[in-house]
Amino acid sequence: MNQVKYEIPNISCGHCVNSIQVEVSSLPGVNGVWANQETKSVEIEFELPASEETIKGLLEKINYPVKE
Ligand SMILES: [Cu+2]
Repeated sequence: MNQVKYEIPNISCGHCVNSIQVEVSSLPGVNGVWANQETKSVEIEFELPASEETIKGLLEKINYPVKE
């Protein structure tokens, strides 16, 4: 099991938190998603076939790019 935490500056309200949790949870291999409005960040637990690449790609596609 892998755990990552990303900063996502675009998180601005509860809808953002919900969207991120729903969308990222739908990726095969993702086991947990915790987005936080106050810290503008998301913690994700995942295993194969998910990867940081597929997760970051999805976040970018739904308009919540990860701050590098
Ligand atoms: Cu929002």
